[in-house]
Amino acid sequence: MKTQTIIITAYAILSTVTAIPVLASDGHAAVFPFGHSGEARNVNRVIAVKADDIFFNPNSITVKAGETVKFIVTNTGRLPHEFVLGDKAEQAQHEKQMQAMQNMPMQGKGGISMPGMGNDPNGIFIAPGETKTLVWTFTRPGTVEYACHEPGHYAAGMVGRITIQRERRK
Ligand SMILES: [Cu+2]
Repeated sequence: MKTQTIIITAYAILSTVTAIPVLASDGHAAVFPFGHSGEARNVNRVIAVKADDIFFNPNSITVKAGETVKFIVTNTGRLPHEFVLGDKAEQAQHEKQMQAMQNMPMQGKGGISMPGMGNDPNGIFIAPGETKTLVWTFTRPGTVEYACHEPGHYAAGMVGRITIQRERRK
């Protein structure tokens, strides 16, 4: 069957480009330079973010190192969006993958939903009208971005900045 051949080819291409983000699908908490996926029982802050066409609101957030934040992301737009946490390197990597996927024949009209994306610890895909949550523990001071890599969105400025301040002394 023709469709099957296309899908197999697509997966073959994918497996060569998705070397890094798949690492957490075994259930282990993935640790990134900018923190790690958090657990619900440790949440000490809740931040609501709207993903719209084509921007985030708010587009800047300040947290403290050591905080576990529950992001509640609602897609209030008409286009599919993503909320991917990462430093510049991580964002560049994700952007590259999404561009590679864009050139594949299996891309649907509903946006690109990466196979295994649901297991991707630092990102969520949000369909229009949908609300999803992401719990993240920020481990050290610095700057992290949250970005959308649906085709053209990152380039259009669909990115926000998280400033992680030094942990307050007790
Ligand atoms: Cu977007």
